[in-house]
Amino acid sequence: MSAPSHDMQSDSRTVPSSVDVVIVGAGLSGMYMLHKLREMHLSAVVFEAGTDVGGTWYWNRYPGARVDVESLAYSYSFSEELEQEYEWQERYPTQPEILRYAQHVADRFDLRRDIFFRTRVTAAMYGEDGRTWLVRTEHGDAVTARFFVMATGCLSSSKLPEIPGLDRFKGATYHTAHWPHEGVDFTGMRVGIIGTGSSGVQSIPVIAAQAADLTVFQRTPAYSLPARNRRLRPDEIADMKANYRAFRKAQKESGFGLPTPIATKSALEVSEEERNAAFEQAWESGSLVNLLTAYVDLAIDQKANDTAKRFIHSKIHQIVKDPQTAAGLCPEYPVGTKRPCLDTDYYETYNRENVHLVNLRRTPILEIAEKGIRTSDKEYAFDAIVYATGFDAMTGALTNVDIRGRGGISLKETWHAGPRTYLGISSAGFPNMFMITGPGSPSVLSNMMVSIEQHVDWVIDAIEHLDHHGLTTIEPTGQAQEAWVDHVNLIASYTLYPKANSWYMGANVPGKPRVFMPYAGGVGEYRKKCDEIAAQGYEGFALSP
Ligand code: N01
Repeated sequence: MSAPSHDMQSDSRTVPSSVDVVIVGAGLSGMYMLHKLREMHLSAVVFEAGTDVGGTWYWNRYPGARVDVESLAYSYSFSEELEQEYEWQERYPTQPEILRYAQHVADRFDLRRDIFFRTRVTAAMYGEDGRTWLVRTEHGDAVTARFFVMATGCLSSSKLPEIPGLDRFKGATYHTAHWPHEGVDFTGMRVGIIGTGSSGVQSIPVIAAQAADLTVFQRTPAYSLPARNRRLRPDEIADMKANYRAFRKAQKESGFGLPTPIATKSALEVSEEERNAAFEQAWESGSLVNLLTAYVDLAIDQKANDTAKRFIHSKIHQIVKDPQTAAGLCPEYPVGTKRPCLDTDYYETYNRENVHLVNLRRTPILEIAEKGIRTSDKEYAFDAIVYATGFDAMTGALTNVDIRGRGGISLKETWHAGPRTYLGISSAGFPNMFMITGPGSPSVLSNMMVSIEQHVDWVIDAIEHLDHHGLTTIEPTGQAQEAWVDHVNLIASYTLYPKANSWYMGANVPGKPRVFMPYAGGVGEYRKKCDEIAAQGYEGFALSP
């Protein structure tokens, strides 16, 4: 596998032996956490495996990578100066543009001086006597801290497919989440790509335009909408900047962290004509949320959802000229139950003569061979293979670190039947450890920026509360945690989400328990709940002196 081209020497600065807070990860959540802790005059270090800030946007450099939330909404709200001075270029910014934003924030708030790059955290252990965490890194550093924050992201533990022969292929291989920093030139190459989630859907059109030949190996098709990306107009930037406070408030109170009109009707109570007009409007708008929230029951009623499914199927058949290829691209699971995608010319790409779709449901991959990929039907020869095969989502980055709580209990073992958290922020048995956008919170079902800021602010308030009241530890009670896990499951059971084999359910990782991991009750409701719990003296948490 071609690795990112940064050197892996350790940071030459000395790591402090003791701080108030250790943060793991210098992505958008770790950066904000550090900034807020500094405002409280607490000492903190951040350990980051990469060579720079940016997290997701540092690692995922595949061609065509963009965010599918609009730039003006996918940005920090904590600093009005930052909001006003930053100039976003595109409606849906590219990975380089978002990385530049993260780097700008790091410079502007002088964050890098407390971040140790090229440093992976390997273990963290809670010591009951001293009530501190001992955090260890791959370079042998050992730091004690009162608080331990995993700001490791929901989609950061990448995954190769479980296919025999991965090492056998003699050509170049790439994973979308570990793309070489200098980029890849596929000109003249025969390329195979496995995976048609968001990363595949975004990279396929760009690779197809460059490569001599591209073969897409698809196990499950994605629902994708055209992004209708464009450069931002000065007037819309000015308008947003003039109204940012009201917009941020609306974001916080919304379902997905993005203000949308509240639907009042069922998809089944309107005529087909009216419904298709509404779907058409959403399709034209280039916004996933507009489609998903067009009717009140799309996420909860199969028949209502089928109407959106039929609409998208008809779009695919209109765009893709070969009827068999079009049929192969039409998903059967309910719309929105696997993460839908936003694309630029995705379906159109299948009209190119140099692009071929292989349906793995019909002809599964048997092995990766020396020269390419062998399915049950034939062997395909390639110069390069791209794995767009996703992540051990939501829990992978947390359980990859050997985290030990009270009595040495392991987080990984404690979660063997699925993650157990209170509010997706903390877990019983792991005092003073916080997860930013952990399982059991809206996280991946929301505009991550909104959820990141909410969690960091909540954690900061909790630490302030402890310090103000002379308390040392905060930890959820087992009872509150079980009630929260039940609540998360109950909300999910009202929806169609559990009907798909998605990474939300852990279904993409063999042996991973099938549990719906994010909280589906909406960002606004969730925030209210978190605020109420804090206002009631951190109800459901044990606080000790
Ligand atoms: O990963 P995925 P991703 N044989 O898990 C297939 C966010 N994101 O990196 O569905 C054959 O979605 C797998 O097939 P199946 C976003 O939240 C956002 O694309 O398991 N195929 C699937 O098609 C997104 O959801 C943005 O049957 C195999 C694909 O690989 C999340 O990241 C951009 C296989 C994996 O898709 C993850 O997206 C990019 C096998 N053995 C990512 N194993 C934007 O903001 C896996 N697959 C736009």
